[in-house]
Amino acid sequence: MMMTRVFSGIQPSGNLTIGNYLGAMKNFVRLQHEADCLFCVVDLHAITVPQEPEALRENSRNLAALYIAAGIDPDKATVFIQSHVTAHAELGWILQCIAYYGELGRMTQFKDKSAQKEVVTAGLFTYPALMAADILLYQTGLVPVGEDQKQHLELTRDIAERFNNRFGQTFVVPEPYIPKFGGRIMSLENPEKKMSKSDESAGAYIAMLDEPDVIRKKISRAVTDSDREVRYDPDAKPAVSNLMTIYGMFTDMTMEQVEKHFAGQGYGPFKKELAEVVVDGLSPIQQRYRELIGSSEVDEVLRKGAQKAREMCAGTLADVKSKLGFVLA
Ligand code: AQP
Repeated sequence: MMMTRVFSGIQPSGNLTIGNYLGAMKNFVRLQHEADCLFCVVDLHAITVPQEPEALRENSRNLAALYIAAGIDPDKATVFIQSHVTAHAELGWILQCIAYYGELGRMTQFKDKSAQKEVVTAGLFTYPALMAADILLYQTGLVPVGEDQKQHLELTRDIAERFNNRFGQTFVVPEPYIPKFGGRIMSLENPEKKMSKSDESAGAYIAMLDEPDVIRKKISRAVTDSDREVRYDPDAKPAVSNLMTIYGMFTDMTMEQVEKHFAGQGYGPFKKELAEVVVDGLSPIQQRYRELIGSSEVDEVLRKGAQKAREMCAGTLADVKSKLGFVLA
């Protein structure tokens, strides 16, 4: 039987947060053992909002190093940069012509990201069509993402079905793979808001590469709820429940176990221990990252990854072009 194909990407749009790690990357590492995985640095997506060129270049390479440092084995999974495989932009354009203006306008991420912005690029609006291309190019069966990407994935499925209905079977219709727990880590400053790497306030997130003392400070300043009970109740106690989720995910403990562990102790000791758990959880990743970033290993992985990805998607792109009626070159 053929192995399930898995595709996912992360934008090199800032410092990766523990939201990206717990919601997405941690699952990538697990899935590489059971599926044929591609993990992409989606730089074409990052430029939907302004990026400083040198920072984008650095963030892209750093993200590739983080993939590997977090446990992705480049001999098992294909790690590459999106702009190295031009088929993404090509199919992205084609799928913009399959997606409808109305359905793109319903995307909540577009509404959130465009709100209160002076300038909104056309790319930010059509982004989900490019994301559909990323996934459909590889006949992906499963897409591990955080909760916030669910709507984009539903659109990807609609686009695939529409194309298949109109032109004949072309794309596998992918399934989302969203963690039941931890799919939406919230900001440390506002538990109503998702933790985001492009948050203007660095206190809102813990970056995967934050120094131990920075992590300790951010957690000690994290907002909590009224009363002082460490109890899991996302509706009544969203801030503490978010911190407990982070604790549980780093320690593989259930919320019940976390509650028991901190019974009668209040927020102070909980936050102190949480900080140490996060510091200890990130420390081996940070160490491996520091070794990698100065070596040429990352560049070699990316070169090989792009080559492999190009080979994997060439057939699908040619099929699409032929079905659309393009004169084949
Ligand atoms: N807070 C989160 N909790 C759980 N999962 C999350 N993801 C992002 N934030 C959280 C998941 O991480 C993957 C990569 O996300 P992305 O870089 O493609 O963009 P994003 O979803 O827009 O993430 P950010 O951190 O909020 O980036 P910016 O600030 O640049 O927009 C996805 O699988 C996402 O679900």
